[in-house]
Formats: sequence, C-alpha cells, structure tokens
Amino acid sequence: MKKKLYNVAIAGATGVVGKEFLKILEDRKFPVGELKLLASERSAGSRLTFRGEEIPVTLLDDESFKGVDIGLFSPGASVSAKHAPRAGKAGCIVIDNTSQFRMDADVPLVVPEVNPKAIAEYKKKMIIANPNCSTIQMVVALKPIHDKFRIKRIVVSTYQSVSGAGKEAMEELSDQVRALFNMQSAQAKVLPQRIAFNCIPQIDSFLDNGYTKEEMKMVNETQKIFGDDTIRVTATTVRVPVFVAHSESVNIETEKPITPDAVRKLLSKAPGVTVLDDPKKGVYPMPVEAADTDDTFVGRIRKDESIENGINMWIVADNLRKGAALNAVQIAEILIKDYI
Ligand code: NAP
Ligand code: 3JM
Repeated sequence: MKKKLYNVAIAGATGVVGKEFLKILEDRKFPVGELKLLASERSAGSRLTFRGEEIPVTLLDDESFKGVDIGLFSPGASVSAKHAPRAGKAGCIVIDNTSQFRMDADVPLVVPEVNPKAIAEYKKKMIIANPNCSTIQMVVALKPIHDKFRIKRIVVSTYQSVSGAGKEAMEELSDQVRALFNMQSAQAKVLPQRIAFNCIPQIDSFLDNGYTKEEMKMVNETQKIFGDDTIRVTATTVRVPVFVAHSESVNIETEKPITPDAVRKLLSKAPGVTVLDDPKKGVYPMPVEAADTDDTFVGRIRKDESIENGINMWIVADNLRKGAALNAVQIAEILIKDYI
C-alpha cells in the first residue's frame, strides 16, 4: 500500500539551500511525516521552524538516516561523499545537491522538465544527483530548442549571485559594502577576491585546462542530462555582487534553421519557463525579479547575425529555488508519485 506520509531528513538544514528546502516543502505541501534537520556541531542544538513548529537541529552522523525515506542533501561535497552512500544503505533515497555524484554513471542527474525518466536509475546507489544551479536553468530553457532544432554548440557566460557560495558569502558581500561606505578596507575571506562593486571571473578552483571546475560542471552535466556527448559547450562563470538569482548570456548554434519568433513561441509553452521579452518596453529578466520565484525567465531573444543558425538569449532563475532546493523537491514529488 502506498504511504501517505514520508519521513524526510535535510542534511545541511541551516545553510541557504537547507532553509529554502524547509520553505519549499511547506509551500508545496509535500507529505512530510517526521522531519529531521541535520547539520554540523556548529549548529546542532539550534532550532528552525517548519509548519509553525520549532524543530531541533541535530548532528549529522551514521545514525541519522534510520527510518528516513528521503534525504535532501546540501552539506557540501565531502560530507555528501561520506554520508550519502551510508544513508542509501540505511534505505534512505538521497537527492544530493553537491557535485559529488553528478558524473557517476550509476547516479541519475535529473531536471524534471528535461529528463524525469532518469529517476528510475536511482535504485543502483539510492542516490539521485541535482545538477549545478547554472546548468539547471540553462537546460530548462534549451531542452525544447534542442528537441526541435538540435543544438550543436552552446557558448555561455554566467553572472552568478553570491548566495550560490553559501550563507557566509552573502554576509561577506554585506560586510564589504558596509566597510567600504565607512571608508574601511573590504576583506575577502570566503570568495577568492573582493566581491563588493566587482566581478570575479573565478567560481570554484582552476583546472589544468584553464577552465574552472564550475565551468566544466556546465559542460559535462549538460551532456549527461541531454544524453548527448556530441553537443559542444563552452562556459565562462563569473561571480557578481547580486544576492540571489543567477543570470546567463547564452549563445546557441543549431543544426536546423531557427528564428527568434520560433524560439519565443516554443519557450512560451515550455514547462517551468516564462518568456519576458519586450526590450523596447524595458521587459527582460533580471535577478531582482526572479529571486523568490520558481520559473526560469528568458528574454533578449535575438538572431546571432554572425553565423547561419544562431540565437542569443538571456536566462535568469533563482539559484536557491530552481537552481537547488525546488529542483530537488520536484524530483522527490516524482519519486513518491511514481516510484515509492
Ligand atoms: P551554506 O549556506 O554554507 O550551508 C552549508 C550547510 O552544510 C550548513 O547547514 C552547514 O551546517 C552544513 N554542513 C557543513 N559542514 C557539515 C558537516 N561536516 N556535517 C554536517 N553538516 C555540515 O551552503 P549552501 O549554499 O546551503 O550549500 C551547501 C552545499 O550545497 C554546497 O556546498 C554545494 O555542494 C551544494 N549546493 C548545490 C547547489 C545546487 O544543487 N545547484 C547550489 C548551491 C549549493 P552548520 O550550520 O552546522 O555549519
Ligand atoms: C555549489 O563542498 C564543496 O566543495 C561544495 C562546493 C560547491 C558546489 C559543489 O561543488 O558541490 C559550492 C556551491 C556547488 C555545486 O552546486 O556544484
């Protein structure tokens, strides 16, 4: 018989992604039975509110997942590496937001609007990976275009908010702005350079090929989610002084002839996408409007006049919601509807 309520654990509950999980589970009325909030010793003993009730935060350890049906993980890659497989062995299905398992051949990498059927593969390791925030919003917008016109190449530059680097990076932007307005120097501790009134062309660490890990996540994850290694992707990822919501300038080259009107028409019907594209009236997506919403917003759709079949566009979404917690809860909703 199908369960009516599911026991859920949030690993990394006190982080910016973790707190978004709490809001989304409550807003979408996910059928939560028992809820466990897990974090490190730094936050164990504190409390967070869910459906008007204060729930204690406890230490994430080997015993945390007994009797838990679904684990929503965002405690950082090394913590997921250790605890997600242990949770899986205890019978808990883990939806992991870190980069740890995304490219594992035995772990599905899922965006519900794009490849929901891949969820079936969760049984191999009891882990489902949530893609990187920048990948998610890009593939949500590009999937309908790829299906109809076949995308050969993607060139993307990102403008990523500080919330993508966690709660301490958000505090760092506030602290630096305050310090600079008070004629004091701005200290960079979490991000690799000063972020106030600046742009940093480095997200995550550098690899030998000159790209950052964040850039290669976009390349590899897009190919895995589309199930197409022939799609060529090149990315430049940049941190900007915005609190929430990532923006992307995306250029695509397609196999079949394509027009801006055809793209607008296709995307206006695409699940999870809202087209905001009337630039002469000042209508285009921006982080301040996308923050705290669920859709992926697309605008500035225009022909790339430098090639035969090319389109430029601007894609914006809330990185903590569609880019992380919302995407994971949507996966959980499919899991309970179709699989458990
Ligand atoms: P954050 O605000 O810094 O929060 C980190 C969370 O992890 C906190 O709850 C922290 O607990 C917990 N944590 C850290 N070390 C731990 C440990 N040893 N054991 C148990 N819990 C531990 O970071 P965030 O932005 O929420 O992101 C967390 C992770 O999610 C990132 O590192 C990244 O891997 C992933 N992420 C994924 C996406 C995505 O899927 N697209 C987007 C953003 C982030 P304390 O309060 O005790 O420190
Ligand atoms: C977003 O613990 C870590 O190294 C986490 C670094 C991180 C990641 C990651 O690699 O999991 C910070 C912010 C991500 C991500 O979504 O890829």
